[in-house]
Amino acid sequence: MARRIIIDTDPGQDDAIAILLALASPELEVLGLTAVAGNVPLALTSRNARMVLELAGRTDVPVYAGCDAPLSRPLVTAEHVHGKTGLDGPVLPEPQMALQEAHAVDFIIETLRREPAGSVTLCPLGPLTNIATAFRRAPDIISRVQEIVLMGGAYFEVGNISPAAEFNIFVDPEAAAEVFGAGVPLVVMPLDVTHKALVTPTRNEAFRALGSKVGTAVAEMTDFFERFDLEKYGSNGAPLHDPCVTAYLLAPGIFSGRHINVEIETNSELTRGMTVADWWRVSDRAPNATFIGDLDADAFFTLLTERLANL
Ligand SMILES: [Ca+2]
Repeated sequence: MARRIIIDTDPGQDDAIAILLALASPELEVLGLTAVAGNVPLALTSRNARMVLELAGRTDVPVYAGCDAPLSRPLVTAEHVHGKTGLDGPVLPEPQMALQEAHAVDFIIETLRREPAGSVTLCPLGPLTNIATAFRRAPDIISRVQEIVLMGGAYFEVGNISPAAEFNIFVDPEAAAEVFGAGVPLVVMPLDVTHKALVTPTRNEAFRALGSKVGTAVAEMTDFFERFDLEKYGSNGAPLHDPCVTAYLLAPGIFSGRHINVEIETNSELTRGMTVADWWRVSDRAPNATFIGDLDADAFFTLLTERLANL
């Protein structure tokens, strides 16, 4: 039976590719997309989520709009990375499919209450506002979550939005602290691993060579994404952050990490949103997360390209 997941997302070109990989994989059943404010405001992330589904011809997957601002701070966005729409690069049509009327938080709560305990995995690809709000409002669902596999944080790579913090955690550190402290089995894809998932020119050509609408759109998204990363890091290609989450669900063996304690800094202005990861196990704090540090990048891109060919 396919593993059932809810993708909580703020698309974002890399979110789009993570979603496409899930839709292309028979091992996964996407119960819904829940949009959250993050890379761009909620009106755009909930629009972009629908554009990605239409690109894949999967308008049967429902999209719910969620929280439009972090729990207790003003929203910080990242148009400087993702462009003014959040999905700059390919020219995609405005979505025709409707947003669901229900709020994303209610969808998360109702789904976890309805489905058998331990059968639904949450895949957050943006700030953790929707998930934390659902856990606050319905603490009974926490023990029913099978696992949370999320993109966020950094230890060795430290920050991309501030010197100390990765964007998703920085935007809503209070939400992150609640999710990391909830006691749910947690797998974290920090910058430490996503910065090793680099789209080299050869890998991007493989997307384009699929010759499909999806392959072309993915190549154009990474072309756009890459402009920013080349300037900033001088690296050989853009890191595909969020697709690491989907790839982990499909092929956990290509990733490696440590089960350690990870705490979120919420007080300091200097290090707001830092994921204080006890990688060297120097504290006596109990492990609460599998913090991924490495991946087999060639296997990752082979998997991604092969699967995208299904769409
Ligand atoms: Ca994202």
